[in-house]
Amino acid sequence: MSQYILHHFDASPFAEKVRLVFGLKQLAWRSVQIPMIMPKPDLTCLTGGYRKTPVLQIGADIYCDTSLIAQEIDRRTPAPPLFPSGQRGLTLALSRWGDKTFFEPGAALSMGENPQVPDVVIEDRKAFFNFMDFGKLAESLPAARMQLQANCALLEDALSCDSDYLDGNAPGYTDIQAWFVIWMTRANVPSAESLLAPFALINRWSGRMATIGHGDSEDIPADEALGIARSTSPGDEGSVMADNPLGLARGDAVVVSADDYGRDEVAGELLNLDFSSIKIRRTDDRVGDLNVHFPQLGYQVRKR
Ligand SMILES: N[C@@H](CCC(=O)N[C@@H](CS)C(=O)NCC(=O)O)C(=O)O
Repeated sequence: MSQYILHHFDASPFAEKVRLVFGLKQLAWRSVQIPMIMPKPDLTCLTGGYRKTPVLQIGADIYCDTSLIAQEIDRRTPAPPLFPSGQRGLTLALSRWGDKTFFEPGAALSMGENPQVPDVVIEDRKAFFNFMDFGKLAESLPAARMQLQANCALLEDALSCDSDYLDGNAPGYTDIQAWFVIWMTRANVPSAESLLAPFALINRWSGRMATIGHGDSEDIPADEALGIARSTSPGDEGSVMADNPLGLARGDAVVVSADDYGRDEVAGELLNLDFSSIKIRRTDDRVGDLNVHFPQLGYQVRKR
């Protein structure tokens, strides 16, 4: 039975990144469908308050944020590599471009141009997407179209070298990181085809990306995933960098939150702090002891 349990919903573009990582590595995984909007009690009892989609569970270890999730899967299942060009640092730096500069106009169009988005989702996202002014959404759509295409032009340029993928001759996380916005646009934005029409290389590359698939998934109910967490004891390995700028030590009571949108705080005891990740221990009434992991980039950790 696969160790990987992904908490996600099918329409989530960030979850699509992780589903593609499973596809690229041809992995088996277990899938728990979570609600698109709050409340999400079967998710937040694992995370301690982090509500974003997706979240990866491995036993009683809970991984938040796609960038950390992708790296953890690559660490546990190295072949085929997620960073085939060897440019791991560049790719992870670039993921900030995909998640923000490229994603935001796509998200605005997905919310503002798509008549199918239920009102409850719009209401939920008003409080969540702090980068969007929902009161002026309709007026902001032409600018969002321009920004989306300006980012597509960068991608088209990047694809103009002599290889099939951004990562070279095999797909990797650089490709996934750029492609998820194209996937989201095609899935949600009625004007997607005309917006993407000028970009022939993107359209050809999208055909290749679409063949990666999602690996082999099995649906399980949330209760089963929570039972797995409850019956697993999380390890307590880890260390906290000496002389870190935050003045933190192992065992400190801390809170962690994202630094962009959806800044819900997660409280716990610090187990590990290094340049790439933060790990805290928390205990939940329903599921017992858990380790919750966040990437260092894009998150803040402070003493409680
Ligand atoms: N930095 C996060 C962003 C994730 C994110 O914003 N996901 C969207 C869904 S695609 C979300 O959480 N929406 C609100 C929700 O699902 O409650 C990551 O890389 O995982």
